[in-house]
Amino acid sequence: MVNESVAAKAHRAQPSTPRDHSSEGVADSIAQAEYPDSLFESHLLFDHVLPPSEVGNRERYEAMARSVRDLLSHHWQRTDQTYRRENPKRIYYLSMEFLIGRSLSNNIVNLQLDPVAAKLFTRHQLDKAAILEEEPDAGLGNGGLGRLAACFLDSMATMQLPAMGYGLRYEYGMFKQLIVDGWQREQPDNWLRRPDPWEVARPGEAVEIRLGCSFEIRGGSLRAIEGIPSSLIGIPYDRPIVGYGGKTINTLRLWASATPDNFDFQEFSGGDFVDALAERLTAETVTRVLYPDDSTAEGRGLRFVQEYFLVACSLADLIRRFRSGNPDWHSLPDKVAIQLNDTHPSLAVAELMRILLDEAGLEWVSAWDLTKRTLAYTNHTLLPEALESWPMRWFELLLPRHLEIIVEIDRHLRQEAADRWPGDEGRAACVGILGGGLVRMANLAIAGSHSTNGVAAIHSRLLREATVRDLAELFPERFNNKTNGITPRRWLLLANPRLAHCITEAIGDSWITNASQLRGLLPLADDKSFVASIRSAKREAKLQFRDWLQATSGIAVDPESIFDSQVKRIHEYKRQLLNGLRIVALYNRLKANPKLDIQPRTFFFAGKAAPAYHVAKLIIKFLNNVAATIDGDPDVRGRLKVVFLPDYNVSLAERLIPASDVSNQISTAGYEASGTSNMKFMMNGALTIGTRDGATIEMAEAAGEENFFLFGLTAEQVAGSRGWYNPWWHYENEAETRAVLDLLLSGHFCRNEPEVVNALRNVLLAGGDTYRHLADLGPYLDADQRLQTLYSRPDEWSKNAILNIASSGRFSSDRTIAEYADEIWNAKPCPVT
Ligand code: 26W
Repeated sequence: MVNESVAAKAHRAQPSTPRDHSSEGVADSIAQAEYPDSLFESHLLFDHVLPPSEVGNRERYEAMARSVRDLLSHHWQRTDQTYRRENPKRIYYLSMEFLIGRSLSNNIVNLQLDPVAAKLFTRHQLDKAAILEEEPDAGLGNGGLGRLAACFLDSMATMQLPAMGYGLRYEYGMFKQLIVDGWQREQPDNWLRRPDPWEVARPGEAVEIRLGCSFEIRGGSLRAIEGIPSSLIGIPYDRPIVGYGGKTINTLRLWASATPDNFDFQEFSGGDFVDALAERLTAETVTRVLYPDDSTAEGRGLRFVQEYFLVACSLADLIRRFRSGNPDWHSLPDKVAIQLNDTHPSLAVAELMRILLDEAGLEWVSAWDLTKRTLAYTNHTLLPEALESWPMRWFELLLPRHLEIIVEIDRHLRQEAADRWPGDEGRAACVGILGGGLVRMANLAIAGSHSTNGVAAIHSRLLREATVRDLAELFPERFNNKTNGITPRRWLLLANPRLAHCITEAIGDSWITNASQLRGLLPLADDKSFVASIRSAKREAKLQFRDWLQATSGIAVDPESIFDSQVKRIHEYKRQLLNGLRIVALYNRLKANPKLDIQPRTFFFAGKAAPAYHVAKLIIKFLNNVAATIDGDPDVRGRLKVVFLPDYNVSLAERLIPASDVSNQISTAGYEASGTSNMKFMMNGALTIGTRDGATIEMAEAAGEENFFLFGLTAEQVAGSRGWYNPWWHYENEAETRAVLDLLLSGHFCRNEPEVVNALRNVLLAGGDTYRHLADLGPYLDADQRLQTLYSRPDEWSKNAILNIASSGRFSSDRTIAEYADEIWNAKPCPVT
């Protein structure tokens, strides 16, 4: 089994004699007690220089984090030394996003320092929860793609793979979401306002990036100043990535932009020193802010420069490292694997070609061969509006040499297509990289790499059969699937300590690094005492969430009610609106029949809308209105409750997911590439109500479809309905659907907001219901009924939850990473010695 091989090798490679110093993790090698204490006290005093009376929790957090960093520094450095000495094939994960969340609690868990930390908290009488709360989330990502990158780093370090992440050090991460009068408001996330104790700046390893012109930012957009080439400096900031057990500590290197000091003031601004100095700060804006749009690739110049900056800094850095141990350029693919997280870093194809042609002096054929064998590309979305393409004009101005190279790649590619399909001009045009004055980045990534993968079986198939069909026919051997996964360390061990404890009590703790062991829970699904322990773990998680919500927002929820959650970016295809329609249907049923015997339910929503995505923002408003209407209606109050939790982020997910009974994964089939929150819920014992889309299909397969609540159109049916689908048919022929729409369109939930009502009418009816809400509403309600029936039989519900947990092992990112390592990277573990 692919899964076992890298993991098993990693395991075997670990020296096993306890006295062998090299086998120790951080927890083994720190002295028993005093040393962490004195570290903490020193940091508290020396880093802040404050009298004890003025030390607050923020200072305590920083001192704690710095102490943990001190404790891991030795192993971190030793990891690097080992890689230098052993010169293994290294993996570089290039991503514009890393949605890391908090690090203190995660590092304590992965270093297995919990007992040491607990002593420290007690001895100094510290409020642990309050101190952990001081750490801002590192929110350097939009959603699934960025969180996947963070889970992958955790898995690679845990599996002792010689890997490194490369990204950007955005000064402002994902915006903070406020809900004001039901509407989303964005606020900047200035997460670096206070010093970040995890990062290590390495100005000594800065790199210089050359651009074909200068530029300035005017009115929010980038304006090129032709004729004056310029350069940017990339300064690396390193963050430790602690593998479970603390043996391997890899690095996430984030680049911050700066202007070179030898900047020519005379030439640039007519010689005025201060003006020129002010303008040079433009360079610093390159990594100022993360773009908060996760599904539209609008052509913005600054984003283009960000992408090139990431690629150029990272390649310069990794090539320098490669060169220091390997004199022969031809060994590049034997020593380096570069994974491109979506097309965002796909300029790497042209940049690596430039380096091999212009710096190494290789011939085209060998440069192209080395480039392809080094690079691999992951696609994360089929949405056409998310496929990136950049104007050729921008290349002309900023990256003229890269454009020359791309033109040449395009010519070769079209020639290959012409040889394969003689006379078929249409095909050549489809596979081409250039077209309509644009550079198509997905085509560039596929042509310039040896592997293209989707992130769930259905997604990989649709990618091959529809999205890039011609390229897949031209290079069939390059296409493969790697179903996503999540790290069980953060998402179970850390987020749900009670459930983790129950599991460990039952089957031991090997599941932490070998999640397939969760299968061992299967025979316990009928075991009375295990069932009881699982049930009480869920109850505890619900109580804890209830208390947290009450304390932070004043909102009261009933832990006896079903916690029914949908948390993810707000997007029409994810269909939060369909969930809203379901709630309105249940509301109607209760109004019509107040005696109706239903389980009380609390519906949780959380998620951000792209600031420019108007419809998504209206959906948030609508859900908040439904929440308010229900709260104000004595007929349903206490039986239904809707809560929109503001500012969804990693930390909120860690609280809500363990407390949830029901996971909603209800995208229009064929649209959600994989989904990863679906896996987090499953591993935490929630049952899934969902469509046959993304990885949910494989999850249901693993747990048995009878243990899932699947409903709705399949991807084939959605695609097949394109010519004739008519939402009015459902309105006219389905009484309950009609009642839901009538109530909604009457303005019942939006008394003074015709704008919201009109938008909903347009999305659901007049505009043709692109995402098939109405087709799936009836089947959703049927599935919901089955779910409620099961919930009324607690033993069966718990049994089902256990079967789900037991079947969730396949969705560990360790399994995913083992497949990448074996099938794409050909990389092996390199244990630290
Ligand atoms: C250019 C702007 C932009 C930024 C991000 C366009 C598209 C994206 C991503 C593709 C959005 C994203 O996060 N996609 C999600 O990736 C997850 C990890 O593979 C999948 O589980 C989700 O299904 C997919 O929507």
